[in-house]
Amino acid sequence: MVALQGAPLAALIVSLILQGGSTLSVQLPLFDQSPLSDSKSQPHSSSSDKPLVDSESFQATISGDKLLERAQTLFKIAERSHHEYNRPTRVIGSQGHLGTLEYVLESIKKLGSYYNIVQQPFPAYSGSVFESRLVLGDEVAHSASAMSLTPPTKNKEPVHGELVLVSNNGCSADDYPANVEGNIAFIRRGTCAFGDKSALAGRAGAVAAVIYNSETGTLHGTMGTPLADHVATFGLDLVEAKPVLEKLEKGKAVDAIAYIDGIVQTISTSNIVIQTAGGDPENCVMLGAHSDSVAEGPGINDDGSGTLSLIEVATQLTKFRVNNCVRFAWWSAEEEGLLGSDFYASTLPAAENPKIRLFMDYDMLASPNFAYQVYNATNTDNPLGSEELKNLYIDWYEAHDLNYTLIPFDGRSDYDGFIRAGIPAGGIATGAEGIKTPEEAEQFGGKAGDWYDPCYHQLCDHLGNVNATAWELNTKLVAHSVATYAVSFKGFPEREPATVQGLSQYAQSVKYRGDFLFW
Ligand code: DPN
Ligand code: ZN
Repeated sequence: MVALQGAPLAALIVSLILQGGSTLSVQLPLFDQSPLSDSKSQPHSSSSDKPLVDSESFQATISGDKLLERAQTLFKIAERSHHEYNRPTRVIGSQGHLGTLEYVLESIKKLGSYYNIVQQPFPAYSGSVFESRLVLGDEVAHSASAMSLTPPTKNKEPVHGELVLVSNNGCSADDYPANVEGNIAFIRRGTCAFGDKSALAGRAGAVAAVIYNSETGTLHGTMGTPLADHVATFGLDLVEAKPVLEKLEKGKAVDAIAYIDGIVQTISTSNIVIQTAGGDPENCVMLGAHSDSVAEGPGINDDGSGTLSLIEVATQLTKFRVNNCVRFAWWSAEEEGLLGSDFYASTLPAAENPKIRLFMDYDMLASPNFAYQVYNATNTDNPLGSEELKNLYIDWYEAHDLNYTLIPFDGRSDYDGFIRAGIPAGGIATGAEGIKTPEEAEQFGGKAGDWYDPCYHQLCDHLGNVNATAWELNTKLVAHSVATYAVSFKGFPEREPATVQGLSQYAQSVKYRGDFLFW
């Protein structure tokens, strides 16, 4: 992994080029946003003769038909993965995802010099578990689930050992008794990430680790960034853990067999970031969507909708002039645990971070059984300005006589890295695997008792899986958010350095990395 933090510009350019092993090339150093030198061939060479963007006229340029047309193109792109995956998908590493990146780039290149385009390569991880089993005593543990990004057991064969109860929550090396060596660590969920526990168990010589839930429900989590010390790790629900715990606490021995066959691959992929050539580069409004889907399907709603909304908004913006710079991002590897946005935000040089006045996340804007959802960001728990952004969305829905609901701001999408970097953030969504309540069915129509997106992370997230009304309307709201801050940050708080306390409070409250629990 390249450490971009504080790297001199020349080193940055070299490191990005060295990493650009994909089919896509790096065009500009990431933080040098000077215009492309070759401006002769660029149709939109000057912005000065254009009208300043205003929300109403900008919103009027957004058409649902154009979005649906783009969705057809995106679905065809997803079908390029067929020979390798037997289905359309835009998962990282697939032809469908490479095609998506190409499509974003080509669409933006057509807009000439209005934007500077940057690709940011980074290493992403993708895991597959082919088979797994956990036997506790002489019972198969049916709730056991191999963690995402877990390494396999040794030689991809079953390993055998005694379960060894780890003290406290297993977040410190001292919690691991000496007899963990050669055995299977039994660890309670809580306090630190699953990946930290697995690494500590590995360092103590465990051949596998079982993390049992501290609340009801199955425990399917992710290990996060793979580490050499990680050992094969399972999550286990509390009901199955209880009888085992009782025995171990009484000092009785419990044998176990752990087996995981799987692989973790490193895939080189990239974020695409574009920025208006015009507008104050010291004060940027930033927005993002994720370019990848899960392997199970083509991801037309998740997050084809946000990806295409951003392309369309970026396209229509070229009709206008902006006072503040506008930066769009298409994140890669969101589905593997927010990897692209996290890489970008965590490697922002110190001088670049304050230039991003806020980040707006647009993930799933067209769910078939939609609700108009606004992330419940606040200035008490999140960087100052997050609440003003939330209110911008609320005011817009209210002005259009539409209902909205507030949803947890809990790390399930790409805003997470920005909040951790102290940057105000927020966004809107229309719902994933959550169940629509009867009240929501009254507010938004649709079917109570069903998921907001019944095809979430499935093969059927195809062309039929978007609600055109919700999509068009939300894309107008995306346009409104861009227009508002592209004109002025008046009334929007200045960036404040993040307090250590505020950041650790957020980190403690957030248990998700995208779709996965990670602690
Ligand atoms: N992050 C979404 C996904 O890519 O799976 C799911 C999601 C989006 C959940 C927005 C909550 C809010
Ligand atoms: Zn998803």
